[in-house]
Amino acid sequence: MSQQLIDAITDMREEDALKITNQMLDSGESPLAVLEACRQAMDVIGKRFEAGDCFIPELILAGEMLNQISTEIKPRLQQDVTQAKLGKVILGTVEGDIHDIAKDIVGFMLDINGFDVTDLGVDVPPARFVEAARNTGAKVVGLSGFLTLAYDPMKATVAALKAAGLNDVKVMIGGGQIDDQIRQYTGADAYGKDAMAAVALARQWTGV
Ligand code: B12
Repeated sequence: MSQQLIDAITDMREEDALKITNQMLDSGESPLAVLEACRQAMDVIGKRFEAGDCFIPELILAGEMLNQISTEIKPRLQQDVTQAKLGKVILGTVEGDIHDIAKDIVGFMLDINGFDVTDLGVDVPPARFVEAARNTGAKVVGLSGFLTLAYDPMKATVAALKAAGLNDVKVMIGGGQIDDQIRQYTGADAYGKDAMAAVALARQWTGV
């Protein structure tokens, strides 16, 4: 059924996409499998956009579909998770970038896995990450970014945290095109490929 969901999203059949999502969830399919199908569909749409075969309205519609699907998935993910707060995490999409669907999924997964998440939103300048880390005492900062243009703000944020003396704060980065090479460029401590990786890193760094 995953392929049907991918096809519905990439064909921009909004209602079908939601219907198939619900069918998948009702038949016991893992919410994470639904998310993986969404990721694959977004890859297809992203490539079409790059090739000039689709345009901003399609990106917006795809974003809306993904938001709706996330809304369906969230309550199902909530079922088997802990409620106790394990540690604080600051999260945001870096300056110049407004992609927030993935960040929201990361924040949600951290939250339901027991972390106290401060979500700073999108287009967040380095100084706000510093301020939030200082004010909350969080030892983990998560930077999300989907644009090539996000690499430099990520690097600037890592540098700003260091310049502020917050050397014990660990920084993880993630987003569509981020990989370990970008991590090295930015000076971040780790790169996470998905929301579960974000949870694993936060756990590792907070010792829980
Ligand atoms: C939907 C979308 C949009 C929507 C965003 C809606 C929203 N509210 O987020 C809208 C229409 C607004 C949009 C706008 C633009 N977009 Co856009 N967009 C996309 C698209 C199709 C999907 C992104 C997405 O949400 N994926 C779904 C998520 C769930 O997928 P995921 O990556 O698997 O998510 C996981 C990981 O990323 C990871 N993760 C994410 N963050 C973090 C953080 C941490 C700490 C960790 C550990 C992990 C982690 O965990 C997530 C959950 O498991 C991508 C194509 C693509 N394939 O990425 C283009 C894409 C990112 N966009 C692109 C572009 C160019 C733009 C625009 C500049 C277009 C324009 N000319 O205006 C603007 C940018 C405006 C700005 N200043 O930011 C390009 C970027 C190219 C580049 N090299 O920079 C892409 C790659 C499309 C393409 N192939 O050309 N976009």
